[in-house]
Amino acid sequence: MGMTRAYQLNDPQTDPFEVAKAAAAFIATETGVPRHDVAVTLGSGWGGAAELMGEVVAEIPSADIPGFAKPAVAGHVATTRSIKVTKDDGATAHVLVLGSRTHYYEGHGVRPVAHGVRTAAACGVKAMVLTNGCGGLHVSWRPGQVVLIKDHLNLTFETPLEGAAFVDLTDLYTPRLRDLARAVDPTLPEGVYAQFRGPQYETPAEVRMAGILGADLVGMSTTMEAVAARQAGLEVLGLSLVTNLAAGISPTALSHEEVLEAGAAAGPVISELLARIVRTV
Ligand code: 8IG
Repeated sequence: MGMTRAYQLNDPQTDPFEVAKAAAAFIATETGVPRHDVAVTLGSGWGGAAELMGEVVAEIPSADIPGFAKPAVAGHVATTRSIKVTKDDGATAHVLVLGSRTHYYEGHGVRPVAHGVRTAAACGVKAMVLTNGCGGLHVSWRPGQVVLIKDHLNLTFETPLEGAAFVDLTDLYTPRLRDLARAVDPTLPEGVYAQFRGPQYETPAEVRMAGILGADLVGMSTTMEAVAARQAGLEVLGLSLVTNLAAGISPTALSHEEVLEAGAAAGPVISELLARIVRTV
């Protein structure tokens, strides 16, 4: 079923924004929440954050939502949740938590990659929080370190934009949201996130290249979602969990199990951090 919908989303006759509208209508009906304020995409290691933010109002299998494919990666949560959050200023916010994402490396093209963000925008969201697990280029960033994304290198050279959509990406990762995150945790470092296509991890030479180009982090997601979010007029906050030192930075080889372990170990701390940040957004 997920494949069928990914295919429909990819049909040249299909307008991806219409599918996003249909997805938003489905979410509004299923959750009973007509509009959401903030959306969060949970990447590797970030899975435990939703419950800490507030009351889970509704939980939907993501594959039931129009245009959403089944998650392909172990360690990702396959549900979409509506969370009622009492913010630090006492206001109530409805947070849409996307428990998984479609990665470009899954081979379904760019539309499924952007669909979560576009659905969030169609749900009324004004701020998009994109989290991920990634490799770090600095030995001082141990596994478990959270880094605020300040800019990115899209080394896939793909785009979620179609046609002559000349979207400005200056301050793509909204300074206002980065300031809010640093107010919650002043020790959060900032870095440039480089997206490789994957699914293989980088070679040490590719990691050195990324470093020369200005990258601090390497991963396989986030950049195209951020671009789609900007096109939709959303503020973007990018939070990376360094789950491993990038290839060649660490003397040992990378394993997906290690990545999951680092995520699990850091989980409670970063979940609390994410919940605190969302209460300020
Ligand atoms: I978690 O070292 C995780 N995701 N490209 N490189 C890339 N993606 C990643 C890495 C990494 N770790």
